[in-house]
Amino acid sequence: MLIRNAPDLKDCDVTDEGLYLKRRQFIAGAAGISFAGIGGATPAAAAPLKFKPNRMEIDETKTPLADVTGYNNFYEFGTGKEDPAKYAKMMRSRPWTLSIDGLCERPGSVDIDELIRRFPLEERIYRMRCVEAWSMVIPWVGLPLANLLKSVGPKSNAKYVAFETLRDPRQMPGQRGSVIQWPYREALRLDEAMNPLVLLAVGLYGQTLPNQNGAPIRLVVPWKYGFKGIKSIVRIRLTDRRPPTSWQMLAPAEYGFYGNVNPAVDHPRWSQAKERRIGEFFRRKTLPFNGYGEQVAHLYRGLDPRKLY
Ligand SMILES: Nc1nc2c(c(=O)[nH]1)N[C@H]1C(S)=C(S)[C@@H](COP(=O)(O)O)O[C@H]1N2
Ligand SMILES: [Mo]
Repeated sequence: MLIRNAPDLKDCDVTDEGLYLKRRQFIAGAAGISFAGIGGATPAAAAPLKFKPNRMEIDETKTPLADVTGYNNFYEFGTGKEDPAKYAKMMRSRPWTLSIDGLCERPGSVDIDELIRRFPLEERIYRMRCVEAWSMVIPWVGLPLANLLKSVGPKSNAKYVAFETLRDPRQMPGQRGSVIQWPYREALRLDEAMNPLVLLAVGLYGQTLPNQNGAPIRLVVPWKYGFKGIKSIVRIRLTDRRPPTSWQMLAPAEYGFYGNVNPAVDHPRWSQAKERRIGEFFRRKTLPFNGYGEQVAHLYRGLDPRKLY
């Protein structure tokens, strides 16, 4: 793989002039929010991020920061929900290099802080739904994945985008076992990946992403089950073949490639009709595409909805 210097990925590759001006204005008005009052839940090193304020208000209470950072799935640090909060501090999330390669005009690699400086960040408050039937509402900070992909110039034969998590058993004790064939892998169809809802998150609640939530950079795809949201990404690859994905490799009868939230299609071992919103007592009805159908249903026209999980 050819590794080039960070300057290969240019913000000007992704913006026309008008957009650029608007972004300048957004940046000028953006404010980093400080959460000093909340206490131990954010790591000491977390710095406020500059971002464009949220444009998609949702009328639902945000999940408390302590739950967002204390109840996680991150098998690299154990299979228990409290393991990531305990052990993810073993991972060094700085310095960190993200590589992009495969079917694109400008493959390369970039330092994570350079990436954060180069691409305007936005806040998005998203409903998140785990395949295990719990859900949260999380204020993410990140860059639209489409902006990064456009900057490397996908070739016309690129059809899929594949993602890989760091593989380093010294930093990730869960990788000393083999629940999953490491590294954790995920993928999207290129047109799904280009949808403006998809974020590469680098923060939450206005702060740098905590390790247990996938620092320094993780995928957020709010209309899909949580397992699609791969954490601590080191490599993004454009390809013409559908890439293998971790949960499909592990249990193909239980997890599909698409992983679209669908209350009408049960997991073979449990119902997906309802969910437990973390922090609430009564269960809620799960919405098709997790409530984002208006923005994404068109991506799946002509496909059998039962095959979209
Ligand atoms: N590398 C990696 N990414 C991962 C996982 C994982 O085990 N390893 N778990 C996934 C699952 S099943 C869920 S529900 C979400 C949870 O994200 P959160 O802990 O930030 O809420 O991360 C996803 N990304
Ligand atoms: Mo999940």
